[in-house]
Amino acid sequence: MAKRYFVPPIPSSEITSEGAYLNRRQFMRAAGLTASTSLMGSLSATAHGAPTGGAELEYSQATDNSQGFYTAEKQTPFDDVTAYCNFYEFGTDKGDPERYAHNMTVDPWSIEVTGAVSKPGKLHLEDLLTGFELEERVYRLRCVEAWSMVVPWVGFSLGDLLKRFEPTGKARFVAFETLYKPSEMRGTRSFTSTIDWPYREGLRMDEAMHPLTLMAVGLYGKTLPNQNGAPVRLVVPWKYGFKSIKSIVRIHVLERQPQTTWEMMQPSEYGFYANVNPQVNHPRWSQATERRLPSTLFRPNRIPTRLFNGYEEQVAELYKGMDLSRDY
Ligand SMILES: Nc1nc2c(c(=O)[nH]1)N[C@H]1C(S)=C(S)[C@@H](COP(=O)(O)O)O[C@H]1N2
Ligand SMILES: [Mo]
Repeated sequence: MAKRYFVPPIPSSEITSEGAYLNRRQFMRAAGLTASTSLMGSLSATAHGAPTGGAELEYSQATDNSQGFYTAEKQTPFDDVTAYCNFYEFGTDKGDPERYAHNMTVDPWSIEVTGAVSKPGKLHLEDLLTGFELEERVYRLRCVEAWSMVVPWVGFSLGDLLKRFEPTGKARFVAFETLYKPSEMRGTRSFTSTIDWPYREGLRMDEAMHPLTLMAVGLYGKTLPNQNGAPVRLVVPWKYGFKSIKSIVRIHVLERQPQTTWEMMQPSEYGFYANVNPQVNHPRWSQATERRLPSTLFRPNRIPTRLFNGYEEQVAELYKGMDLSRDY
């Protein structure tokens, strides 16, 4: 049976007796999962092929809108967020990730943190789900292809993670890598793929430490569907979507700017910064407007694109003195 979602790793010895039931509740609370999530529930949802989401997460609600953590804009429905995806490891069609990402093993999982840090090490799936205060953040996501969504993510600030590994004085950039596992990722086996796998992304240290920069472990209150980057992905809401790298297995802190996937493919079209900017057009199309999903041929729902995707107040400071049309 294909495992689509993270199922809490509970020893079967704990699932039988009354005492074990309490243990399981305690485990789930510790794991940031609510007791209403039954292991059986997760399994049967998978067995019936109904992608209704993963395990319930326990989180608080971000309310501090001055930080940009919450937009009251209409949220893009779960079905659109999970069916219209970019995850080239599974194919380049918008529907490919939903069709094929269930083949990806997301449990067990670990992220290795290396480079310019005093305490290099690993984070395991349990650490990601239990070791941080989870918060719901409702962000806009703007793809470079000129469509956008509003997504209620659940996660924690990347800065909280990085601090634990104690970046050194040489830490100026952070590089990220996605899982590369050809046996489970049909898109990476494609002869037409021009991507040099694994998918790579990067941020400047101050961007990485900005409170808006999120490590998401869920959406719509539940663990991430595989097609959206389970079990953990980056979300950088003021940058084009390709910066928001999915299914991260490695974080490398370094002194020099790392190479990134889209930049390597087509440097004239995709830059390292990739800040959303309606005035800097893509060489092949305008970035002045976007289609807000759900969007149809008859109701395209086209809206103006905003500088830094509407997070100017929070992030403009990071780019003071930079020429945004040169450092795109
Ligand atoms: N590993 C990986 N991460 C990725 C991508 C990808 O192809 N592979 N696509 C990116 C692009 S272009 C976008 S717009 C967002 C889309 O996220 P979503 O499918 O969850 O909406 O993921 C980004 N992260
Ligand atoms: Mo994108």
